Amino acid sequence: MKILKLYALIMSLVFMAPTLAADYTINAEARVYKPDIIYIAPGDTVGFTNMTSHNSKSMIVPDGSDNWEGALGENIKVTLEKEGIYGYVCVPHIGFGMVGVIVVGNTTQEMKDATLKKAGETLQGPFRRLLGKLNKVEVK
Ligand SMILES: [Cu+2]
Repeated sequence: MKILKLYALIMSLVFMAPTLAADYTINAEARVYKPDIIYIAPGDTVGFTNMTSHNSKSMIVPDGSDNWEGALGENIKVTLEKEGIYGYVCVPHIGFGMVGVIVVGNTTQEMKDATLKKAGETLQGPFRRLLGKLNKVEVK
């Protein structure tokens, strides 16, 4: 009995142990973000580097999540807690299609479809370039 209790205690500690949040980097190159689509876990942090002539501005975030907007040249970091699909753009280079997507957690086809629908309804003009990138998100 005591051994069973000890086993239960150990297993509960194993499952309660917080998973370590990871850090990811997206590098701004000439007119593209690399990588342009990344898959992370809730609570992970994404840092934008080499942003000298670029910025990162979210255009599509899951309902209830905050948008972000880095100043021109700002190497911002964002920590994304909510599962879903986040689409962002580089405002100075949107005409070149400089856009990216961050997928947080497990994404279903339903979530992807809903995101594409929302993007189709809200993105205007050159910002619609983000639609193509959102369409490339892989659903697991
Ligand atoms: Cu740019």
